[in-house]
Amino acid sequence: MKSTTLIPLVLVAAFLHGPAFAEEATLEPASAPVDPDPAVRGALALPDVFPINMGFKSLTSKPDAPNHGFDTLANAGRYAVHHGNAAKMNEIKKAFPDVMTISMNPLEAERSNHVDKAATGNVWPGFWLYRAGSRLTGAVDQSTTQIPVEDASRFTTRDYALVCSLDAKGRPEFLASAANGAEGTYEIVNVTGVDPKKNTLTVVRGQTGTTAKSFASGQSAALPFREAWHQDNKMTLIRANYSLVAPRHPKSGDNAAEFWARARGAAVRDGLNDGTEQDVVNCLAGDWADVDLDFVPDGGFIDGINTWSLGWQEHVAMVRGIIGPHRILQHDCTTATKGYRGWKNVNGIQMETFGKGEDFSENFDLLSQWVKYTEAQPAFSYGYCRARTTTYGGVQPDHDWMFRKQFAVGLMLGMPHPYGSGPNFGLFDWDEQRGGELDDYAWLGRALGPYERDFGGLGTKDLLAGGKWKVAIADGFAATHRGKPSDPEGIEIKIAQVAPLLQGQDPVYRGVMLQWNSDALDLQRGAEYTLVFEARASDTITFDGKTYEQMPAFMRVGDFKGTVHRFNLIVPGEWRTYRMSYVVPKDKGNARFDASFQLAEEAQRTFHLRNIRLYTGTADRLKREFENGLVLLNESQVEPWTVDLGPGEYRRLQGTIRPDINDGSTVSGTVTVPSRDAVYLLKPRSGDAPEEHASAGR
Ligand SMILES: [Ca+2]
Ligand SMILES: [Ca+2]
Repeated sequence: MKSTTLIPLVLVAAFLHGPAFAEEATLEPASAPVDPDPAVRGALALPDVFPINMGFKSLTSKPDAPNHGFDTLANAGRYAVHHGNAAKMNEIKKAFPDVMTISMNPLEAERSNHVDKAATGNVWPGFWLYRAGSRLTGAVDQSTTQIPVEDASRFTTRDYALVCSLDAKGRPEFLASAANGAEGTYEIVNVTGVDPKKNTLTVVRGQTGTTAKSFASGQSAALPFREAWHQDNKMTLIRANYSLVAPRHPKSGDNAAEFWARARGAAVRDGLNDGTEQDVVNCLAGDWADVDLDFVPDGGFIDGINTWSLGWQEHVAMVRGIIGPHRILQHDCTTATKGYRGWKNVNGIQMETFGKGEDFSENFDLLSQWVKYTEAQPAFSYGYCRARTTTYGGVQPDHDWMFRKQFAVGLMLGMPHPYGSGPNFGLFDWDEQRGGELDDYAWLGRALGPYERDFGGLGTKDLLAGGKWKVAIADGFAATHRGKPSDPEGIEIKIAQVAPLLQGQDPVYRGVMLQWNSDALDLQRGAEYTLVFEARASDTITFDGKTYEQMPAFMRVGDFKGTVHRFNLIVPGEWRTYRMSYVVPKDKGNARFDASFQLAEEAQRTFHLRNIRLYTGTADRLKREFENGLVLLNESQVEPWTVDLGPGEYRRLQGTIRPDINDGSTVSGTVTVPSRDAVYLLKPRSGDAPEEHASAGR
């Protein structure tokens, strides 16, 4: 899975530096939420001068990394924001109290080895259960190493699994009977072999401090833990069940979302740092999830509602209650349909591997929505450039455009944009961060307005004009619709029922969709197009009598026959214009426009869509003017962008990292921004204006 490949570096740090959280994760209720006294901790704010320089995993680069000499505490003081290992963040915070520090918390990774009983401490195993298990089909005594189950394909070698008796309702008996610290009637085994034909598991008995027990056929089951991480082919980190219907501890009454909220909230509240980033968050429970433990995989969906996503809403509300309003609570959200969503308590998202390919329009829209809609202030979202470049990573030919482009994204939205080169995290020196020879980390000064989008790259003819769309509803789904996309209020599609999620099925790409239903429209291979449309969707969900607000809907847009890239989007409650630019592949699909809007993730959602258009060219040409400079970002994958600068003379930075680009030359009349690149220009400075910014920024 894509996300798995992104996890390692984050977790490796947890292993290297030990648990970020020490003793907070107890089963006792945390003390009452503190009243955040503004005199003690005032409201946080991002600098209002740019750029907002940020370090990612600061102070961690290795001695042989090209940035090691730069990745020092002294240089950390020149950055406005840092993210990383809690111990390193503490170091920075102590030295530079005004610098914003955000500690990383990779889910349950603060306990570096959950399958080691000594490390799990008193974490109740009921919190971990959510992967579909299987009932035993034969009796097991204390020495059996071949456990017969109904469906061995639900297990993988290296799983740790919990074997337990079932109660009269067919639920794991220990869930109701275990007391804090008591082992209950379960045993943890290590699965070393899976035979899906004979439906047997080869196991090592009595693991993680449990002892081998006897289990009756049919009235017992084996439930695998869900791996969050493994090392040396051994499961080392387990994911917890974040669903609203997850097991509750018989003594404390907490479910996993609440248990971890207390632990994390207390750690942030009692820590030095300005906030925390929750790593590896996923609003979908994923394959083989069985959140209600009825042995039927459900993907986290109960009665058509994503109870996993709602569990996260409860979690963040509780964390916010504990940490108060003046801390940053940020969540991982690399892609819209998998990452965290909900705008009530989270300041923003961290998008790892932001916009490396055709995801730019999608990613930029998600980032923009978070900056705009989050209710927790300050908004704090950024795309994170984790890519080897030419300067840091030795990639040839020139790949430094990745940094320039991504850094410009942060500038467009008034957010930071950190950089890390592959495994070499830490601080990196770039001309664009400090204005080259100006050595001013706030060299651009204040923004003179929001970013502007240049539509000059778009064709003027709507290639979909007069076309028709149809609503398609698959078996097991129910939906009603009225109106047409060409109506002023668009088409309304109301989802009434969604089919149970089948194993291996994509929860978004199924069920109800709005499909192109007109004559063939042949596109040009290798050419760039932009799909433009407006959408809104109901953003409240009710489950078990409780209403959850500000929960944008999922939507997937694209041509599912391979011509058009698929865009994973979230849809707010108000009309929003989406502009998705993409290149028709040169050698796959049929180059025929055949787009659809996939809508049926959850019951209770009502979508509205209108004004669906298609133009040639890109809409991703962005510019923003600052007091001291101009930043131009061209995300077109095929066309350079020539920009009329008007009267006046600009100058390129005079840099040392890329002196070939930042050559100090004068620019006037027009400037050309190469495709997928950004240009940073300095306005002529006069008088003493720069001094003011040098003191205001970092
Ligand atoms: Ca992360
Ligand atoms: Ca189930």
